[in-house]
Amino acid sequence: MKVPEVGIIEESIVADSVKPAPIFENDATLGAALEAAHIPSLMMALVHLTGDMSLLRGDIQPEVAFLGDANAGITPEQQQSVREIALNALKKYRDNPTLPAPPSQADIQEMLTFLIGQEVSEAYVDFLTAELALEGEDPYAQPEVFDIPQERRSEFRVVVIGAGMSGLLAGVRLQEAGIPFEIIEKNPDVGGTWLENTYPGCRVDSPNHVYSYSFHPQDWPQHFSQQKVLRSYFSDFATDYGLREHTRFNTEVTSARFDEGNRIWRVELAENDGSTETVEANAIISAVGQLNRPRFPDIPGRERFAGVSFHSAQWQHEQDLTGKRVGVIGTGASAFQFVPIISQTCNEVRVFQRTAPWVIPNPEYFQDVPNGKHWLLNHMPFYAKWFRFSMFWRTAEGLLAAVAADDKWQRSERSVSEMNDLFRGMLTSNLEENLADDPDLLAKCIPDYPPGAKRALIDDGAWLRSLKRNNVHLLTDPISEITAKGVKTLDGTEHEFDVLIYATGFLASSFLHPMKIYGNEGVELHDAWGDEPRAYKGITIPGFPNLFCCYGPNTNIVVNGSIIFFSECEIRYVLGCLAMLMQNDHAAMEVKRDVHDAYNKVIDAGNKDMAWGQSSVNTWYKNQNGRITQNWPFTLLRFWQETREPDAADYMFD
Ligand code: N01
Repeated sequence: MKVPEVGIIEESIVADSVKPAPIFENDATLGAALEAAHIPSLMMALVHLTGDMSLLRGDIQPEVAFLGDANAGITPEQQQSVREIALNALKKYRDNPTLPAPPSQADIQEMLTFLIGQEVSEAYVDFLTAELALEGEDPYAQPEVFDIPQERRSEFRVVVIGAGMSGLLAGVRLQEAGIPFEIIEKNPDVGGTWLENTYPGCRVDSPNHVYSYSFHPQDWPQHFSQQKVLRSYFSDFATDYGLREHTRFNTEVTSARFDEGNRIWRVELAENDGSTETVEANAIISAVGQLNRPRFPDIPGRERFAGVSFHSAQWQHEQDLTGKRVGVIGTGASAFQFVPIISQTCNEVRVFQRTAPWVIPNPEYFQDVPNGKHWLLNHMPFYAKWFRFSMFWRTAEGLLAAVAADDKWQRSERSVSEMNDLFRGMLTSNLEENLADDPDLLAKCIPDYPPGAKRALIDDGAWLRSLKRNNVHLLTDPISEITAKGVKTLDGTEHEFDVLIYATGFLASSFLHPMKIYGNEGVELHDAWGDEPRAYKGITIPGFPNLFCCYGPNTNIVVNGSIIFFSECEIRYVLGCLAMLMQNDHAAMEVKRDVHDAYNKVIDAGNKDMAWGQSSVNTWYKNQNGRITQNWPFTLLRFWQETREPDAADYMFD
């Protein structure tokens, strides 16, 4: 890996990582590896290896399926015949490690259509061609920036707030661009959410081969890795790319004020030791995440509880829960992961559920990546790229239609389209199969809103099995108050606990909270927003020049996908903005109000047409008025297109 110092510009720091390497394994090892292949991805990689498209034009055709069988209905016999072809191709490649000419655009369109089982637009071909990096190019680099004289770049200074997934990415790209930057991090280490959330069972619930930087693939031990593995990934990433030297730890940004006269941001820092400092920056990139500050519920009496209590994102590991009576408030993604673990040793766990989550079954959720698949991902040219894309499709893009509302459908809290209804049927059948022996529990676990209206949770049955344990009780009576002994429900019952765990989520709607950000005329960002946080493409905000957000308003995804994908798009766009500023010798840029407003109208209309915009169910996606402030309503492709490069016409320059 090439890691240039600031000021030494190379075209891209990631191009090397995509070049196929020779292979040396014997036939038996290759044959064993192929046993673990994801057959549709293997067939795609075979086209690259052989240049032969005929394999895709025969009897073996994957079925369209958004869930279920990963091998898309390809029979065991057909799978075996693909493996045999692949073994021969790999042997030939081993003896002569050269690849035929890459597939043409038309070939890629055919491959894509084959893989996902439906016609796709040419736009997907552009997207996928870039992702495949056929010529070793870097799809998220911003080439414009390299044309600017280094002197000019060296004068520019960026403050990045946060050293989590997005902040580290910003650091890499700024470093690559030769733009001086400093990352300010409140914690003593990098990793953000993967540093802070340490509750038992914490793991990623998007497939890891998508939940990773496009240019920094990892040999993930599991399909959905655990928190420690993810923490190491980001920690090693920071070290490998030399980002720690650029990061000021144990330091919080408390406020930032834009000096309109000098067109500079003054950023106030508070260190852990109480000292404060002001630093200046030409631009700020906020990479503070949406799910960062724990949210405690407004339930009366919280301060009265005499036992131990804590939030799931601030787990108190020194508290041994063995043999304890534990109350858990909330049944979101966090509770979903730790209840199955703690219930194995607690005396009793009572889980307070306000809204049942939809559960998406996935048998790979806790599984290790088999050795053979490790080999294929690491060694077979283009296998990892297509595997990543197939995950991207199966868990995000391909699922979107199942959560979109249809005007012609009788929409209700049951479903918003025929496909959504079908989706509901599949998810309900899974619940019924798992809870057939406990009708009372089943009734509590079937959500009364359409799938997609809230974030569905991935499981291989662990959550449902834990709810069936004798020492676990799922309670649906509303909570009326918290008492010294525990939790009182509306029916008058007082549930007594030794430990009370708040799995009640985060202050998601309070973007950039608790920082104070003062833009033009000293207007504070949260005052400007009120209860309606909005941004242009989730990134720029009128009245706040040279302030760029990652994971800002309306950039959250409901069906799985990967938030890293969004960050890569956002940072590419931000680098494009910085390039525009420097190219034209401007000091500041600010999105035009009308452009921002028109964009947000489209976003609002888009969200209204999705399950989460249709349903009245309570979610952290909405503000008090029911406006969806968090979610991106369209395809991931569209976000990729919209953020490919900024349009100067959208901005005012100074
Ligand atoms: O929080 P949540 P989370 N009385 O907001 C309930 C990401 N994440 O930490 O649904 C009673 O989802 C609330 O009830 P309701 C992921 O994006 C990712 O679990 O609002 N209950 C809900 O059940 C996720 O979406 C991963 O009716 C109250 C729960 O508390 C996001 O973080 C892992 C209540 C909060 O659920 C947040 O997940 C974990 C009250 N007053 C999290 N107030 C991975 O990928 C709230 N609740 C690994």
